[in-house]
Amino acid sequence: MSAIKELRTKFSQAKVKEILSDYRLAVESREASLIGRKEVFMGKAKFGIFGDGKEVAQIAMAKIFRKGDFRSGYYRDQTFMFAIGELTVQQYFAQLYAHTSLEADPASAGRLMNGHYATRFLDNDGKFINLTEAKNSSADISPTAGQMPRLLGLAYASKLFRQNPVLKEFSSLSNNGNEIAFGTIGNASTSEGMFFEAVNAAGVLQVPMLISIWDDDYGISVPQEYHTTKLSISKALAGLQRTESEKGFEIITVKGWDYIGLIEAYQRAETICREEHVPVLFHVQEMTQPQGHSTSGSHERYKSKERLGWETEHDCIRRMREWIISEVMILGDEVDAIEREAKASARQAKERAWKAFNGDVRRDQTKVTEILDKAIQQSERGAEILDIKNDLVKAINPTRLETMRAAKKAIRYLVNNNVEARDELVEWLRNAEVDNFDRYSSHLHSISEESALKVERTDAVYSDTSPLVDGREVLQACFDAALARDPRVLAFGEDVGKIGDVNQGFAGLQTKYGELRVTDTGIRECTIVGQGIGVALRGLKPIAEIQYLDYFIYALPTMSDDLACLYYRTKGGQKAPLIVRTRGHRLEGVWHAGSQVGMLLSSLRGVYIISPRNMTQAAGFYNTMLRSDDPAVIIECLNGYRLKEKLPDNIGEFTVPLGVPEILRQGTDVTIVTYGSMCRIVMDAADDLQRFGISAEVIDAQTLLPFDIHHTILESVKKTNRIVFADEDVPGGATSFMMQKVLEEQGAYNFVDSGPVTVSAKEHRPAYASDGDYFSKPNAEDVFEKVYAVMAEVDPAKFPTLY
Ligand SMILES: Cc1ncc(C[n+]2csc(CCOP(=O)(O)OP(=O)(O)O)c2C)c(N)n1
Ligand SMILES: [Mg+2]
Repeated sequence: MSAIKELRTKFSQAKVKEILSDYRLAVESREASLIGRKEVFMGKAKFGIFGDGKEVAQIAMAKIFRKGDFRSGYYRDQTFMFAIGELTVQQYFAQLYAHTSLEADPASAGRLMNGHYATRFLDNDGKFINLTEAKNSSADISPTAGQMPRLLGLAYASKLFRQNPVLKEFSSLSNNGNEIAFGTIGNASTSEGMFFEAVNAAGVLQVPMLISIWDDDYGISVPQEYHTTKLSISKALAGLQRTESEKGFEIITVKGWDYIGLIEAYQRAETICREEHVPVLFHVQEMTQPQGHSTSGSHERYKSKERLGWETEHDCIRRMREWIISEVMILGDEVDAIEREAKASARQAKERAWKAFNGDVRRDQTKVTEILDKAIQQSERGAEILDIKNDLVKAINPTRLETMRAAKKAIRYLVNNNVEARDELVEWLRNAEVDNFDRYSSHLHSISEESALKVERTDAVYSDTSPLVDGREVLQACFDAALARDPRVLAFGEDVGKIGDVNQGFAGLQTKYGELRVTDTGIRECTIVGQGIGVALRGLKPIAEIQYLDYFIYALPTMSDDLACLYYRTKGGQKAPLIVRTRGHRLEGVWHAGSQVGMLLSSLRGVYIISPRNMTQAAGFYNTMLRSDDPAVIIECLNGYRLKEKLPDNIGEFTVPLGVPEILRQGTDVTIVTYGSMCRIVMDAADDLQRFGISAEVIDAQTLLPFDIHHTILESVKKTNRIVFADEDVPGGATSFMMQKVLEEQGAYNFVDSGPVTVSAKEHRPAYASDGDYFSKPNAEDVFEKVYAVMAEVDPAKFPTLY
């Protein structure tokens, strides 16, 4: 800069340097978006969604994002991630290409679509790194507003770390709760219920949550008037604004192209949020989307000429350039040079990413091509294999699937050829299977030393003095011991605090451990789970309660989209060992008797699903899960809290292993597999069956995920040669799951002499009261008759038709 220019600018030299560096980053990020789109159109990547138009605001936000802070955002945040130094442009492109290497794409190892960001919270052993020394981004998901429930929990953890003295020792998890949880969301996505639920809860809880709304007036093609009351989310939510006398939010509005205005506003927001723990709604208006929503279509189809012209005018980079020239007094030539350099840098990063990705994929292609060349020479089916090879090598941008397809097609022609090439191809296929499992299917559950499957088994111990108590007292003693043992344990949910939950499992524990450890929440299942996810992501051990399994459906999206796939989608980079406690099965009411286990099984792979038959088993499972780093749902039996059980002497210590069924009754004629409240009903039926000469072996599966990992049921079927699956789900629900596991996976098909049978509830929801329950849910008579019918088919003389 010339001396004269320097004199004329009102900014210090250091500030000018910072401004130009910010501008350079904005331009580089924009260039990455532009190149990214081209890469998709050239067929080098499948789909692209970019952060163009949002650059300047994100650079401003990054200035207040400190070590220890957390982000929970969405697909427009590339510039922010670049600015905090947690994403390189090369990594950005690696994700666009789906490069399945953690080094290339540390967020997801190619598992997530582009624009889905994450940092690694865990080391290679699956243990938390020092989160206070890192800039942390929780892992993005695609469902719009799905980041909001988790955001609440990330912010809530700061409150806990600041206010709860027992957590002070965890200095690598938090610096006295000074961390802000930054959320980002698009304007249109603020219409989602999850947004409103999380915003309300943050206002109630007063947590350091700073939500930036990137407002470009559109949600894909749909303009604001279809989305938002008063055409403005900050106007619509104005009632949340705190006042002198009432707590609430601080609401700030600013324009997306106003570099200095954004920086100042974010600084103001930071102080309020970080120091006072007041949530902030930061509405960034007048944003643009120069390339349109994504590579799926062009915005010229739905934006008017005027709007497109306005967007060009208000492009934040264009505005910043003009401002730099007129206010910072930098010559246009100098700005041009910065732009050239930034663009070249983005291009080079793209080249490096492509080379690394392509090289990785080509390695396999080259190897298989070599083997096929040999096979062409060695096999009498050389002509067919030559065709396969030619198809393989002609791919311009090869993918792994083409190589795999070629190998699998070729092996068919080599089936009777005892040639070297066949051996090589078989070996390649075996190795590729292992490698591709690691690339695409690993890390569904924890593989760390704290995996729930590795928790040591400790049996319950009883003595002559072990008291007989109500089931709920067994749980209460278990939770008491857990809260005493581990300061990271906390429980929250509707009615969990003051009264200690509707069935009193936590009775008295709020008084004993304080409101921050046993806590009431609003009625908001989705964000109760999100609160649990965020808190668990930050190293605590939450038990989040959903009052009834029937209301779990409100939390299911967050459970499925966020929790269940968290460890998988980061390939072991993040974990949330959340225990969701709920209660279900029989109670005699339409929304108080649900047993939708099939629904959970289909949507929650990645979460262990535990359905204990009584409260002692439940306590053992809580003890197991609280010692592990896997998430789980534990479904207690609604009708079991008042039934008497013996309280184990080691209530806080004994553990029940996952995936290990228990044989409740030995038998020789038929195996009945069940779980949860149905155990007692099936046992009653088994007593009745015995009276009529039928010996039933009754097995409690105990956990549905994992299911019978040692094949106990198979061993039973080998003995009885007959199998019945019984539960309270709909026909074709969890009984079908169990049947597939046992007959197909365990191979019990080879040992059955009768057709497999399922006993389940009716297809409708259970009708009210005892009669409604009897005629909706399977009862002991149903079980008796179904089993009897199996035996009648085997020996009609001994078991004549009943009626
Ligand atoms: C739950 C859900 N519904 C629909 C979609 C499809 N979808 C993806 S982005 C989008 C528009 C989002 O608009 P906005 O929140 O304003 O963010 P922008 O893309 O404009 O930044 C839609 C409808 C989705 N991803 N998730
Ligand atoms: Mg939008």
